[in-house]
Amino acid sequence: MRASRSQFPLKEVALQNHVSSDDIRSAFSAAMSAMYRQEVPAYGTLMELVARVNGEALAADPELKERLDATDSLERISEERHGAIRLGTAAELAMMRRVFAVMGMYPVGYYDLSTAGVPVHSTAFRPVGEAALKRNPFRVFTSLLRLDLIKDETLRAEAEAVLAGRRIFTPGAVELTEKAERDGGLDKAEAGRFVSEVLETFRWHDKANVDAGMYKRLHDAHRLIADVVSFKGPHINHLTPRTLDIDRVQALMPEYGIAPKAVVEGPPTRKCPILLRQTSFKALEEPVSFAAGDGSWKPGSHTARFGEIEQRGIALTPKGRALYDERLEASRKIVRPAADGSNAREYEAALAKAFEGFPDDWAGIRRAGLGYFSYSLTEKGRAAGSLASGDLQALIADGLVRFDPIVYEDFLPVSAAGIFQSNLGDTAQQEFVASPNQKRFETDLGATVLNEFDHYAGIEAASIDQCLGALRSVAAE
Ligand code: OOG
Ligand code: NI
Repeated sequence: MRASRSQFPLKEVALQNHVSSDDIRSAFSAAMSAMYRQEVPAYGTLMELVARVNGEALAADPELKERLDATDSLERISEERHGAIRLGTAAELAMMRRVFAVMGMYPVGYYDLSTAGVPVHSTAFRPVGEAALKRNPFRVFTSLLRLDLIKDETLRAEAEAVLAGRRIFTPGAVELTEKAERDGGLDKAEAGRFVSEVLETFRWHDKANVDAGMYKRLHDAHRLIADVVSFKGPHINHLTPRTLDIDRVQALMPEYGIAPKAVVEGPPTRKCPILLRQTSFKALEEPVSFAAGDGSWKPGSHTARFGEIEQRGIALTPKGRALYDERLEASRKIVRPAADGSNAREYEAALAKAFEGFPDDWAGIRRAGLGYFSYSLTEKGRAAGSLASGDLQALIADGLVRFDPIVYEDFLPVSAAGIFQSNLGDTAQQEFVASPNQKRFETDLGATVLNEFDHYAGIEAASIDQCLGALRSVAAE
C-alpha cells in the first residue's frame, strides 16, 4: 500500500507556509513591468500596441484562438515577457543564478555573441517544466561581459577594479536568497520582501560609477563595456512583450510614434510560425552624470535601453533547427541586412525564398520530424474507451488524438546579435575572433547550462505517455 500524504504532517505544514517559486516569479515579472513602464514610457506604448494587435489577431483567427485555448496557453500570453541584463563578473553571474533559482528560473542554453562583434556570452534564465511555463514563462537573457576580449590591458585592469568594487545585490536580497536555499522556500512576507529587494538590482541609476574620462575610454573600447562597467548595477535594458502578429506590430509602430529597426530578426512570415521573430526600436539617449572628483556631478548621456517585441512559434527538433540554420545562412549569402535598412525589402525576399523548402503546415512539420508537439485526446478520444490502441499514428488518423505545437521558449544567437547591433549603432561594428567558451561560462556560473532540446523532448514524451496512459486506463475499466 502507498503511504498517504497525511503520514507526513510536519513536512506538509512546512510546505504550506512556502509561496511557490512560480508565484514569486509572477510577482517579480509584474513588479519589473511596473518599474520599467515608469522608467521607459515607450515600453507602456508598446504594451498598448501589442495588446491591440493580439486582440485583433485572435478575433481574426478562430483556429489560433481555439488552439491556444485547448492547450491552456491563452492566458499566459498577455503576461508574457522577457528581459535582458549584462553582468560584469563571475561572482555576479553565480549569485544571479541563485537568485533566479528562488523564482524557479534556470539557465538554459549557451549563446556566444563574440562572433557578432559583441564581447559577451550569455544564457537565458527561465522556468523549465510545462506547468511552470504555463503559469508564467518569464525569462531573462543574461550576458556576462568578456573582458578577456579587450586588447588594452591597462583598461582591462581598470575595468576589473571598478567591477570588483561594486555590489549589485542588496544585503536583503542576499540574505533572503540564502534563507530560501536553507529552508527550501520563502513564506509570503519573505517572498514579498525578496521581490522588492531583487528589483533593486535591475533598477536604472543615472549617476555613473566612473568619471567622464574613464567612461569615454571604456566607450571607445566598446559601447557595451561602458554600459556594464560604468554603472552601479545591471539595469534591465529591455522588457519584451509577446505578440501574435509581429508584422502587424512592425507596421503599426510608426503610427504610435516608434521607429522600428529595419528588418524583423529570425524566420520569415509564415502560416505556421517557427522559433522566434523579433524586432526592436533603437536605444534611447538618456541623461546621466559622472563624478567630477570634487563632489559635484558632470552631466552627460548614455544609450542602453531599448524596446523589443517578439512572436514565438514552434520549438524545432535538432533536425528542424539544423534546417533553419542552413536556410538562414543561405539567405544571408544572397543578401545580408544592412544596418541602415537600405536593403530591407531585398533581404525579406531572399529570406522568404530560402524558406520555401521548410514545410509550412503542422502535419508536414510533424511528419518530417522538424518540430516538437504536445499530444492530447480529442473529445472523440476521451469517449473512445475500448477502441484504444497504442499506435499514436493510428490514433491521430482516427481522430482520437490531436497534436499542437510546443512553443519555443529560448533565443536565437543570430537574432540576438542583430538586436545587440541595432542598438550599438552602425559605427560600433567591431571584429573579435570567434571564441565560444561554454566551459568558462559554466565555471563562472557555478553550474552547467541545461540543454533546450532535452526539455522540449521531455514535454513531448510526457504528453504522449499521458495520452496513451489515459486510453489504456479507460480500456481497462
Ligand atoms: C540582449 C540582446 C538579446 C534577445 O531577445 O535576443 C536579446 C542585450 O541587448 O543585452 O534580448
Ligand atoms: Ni530581447
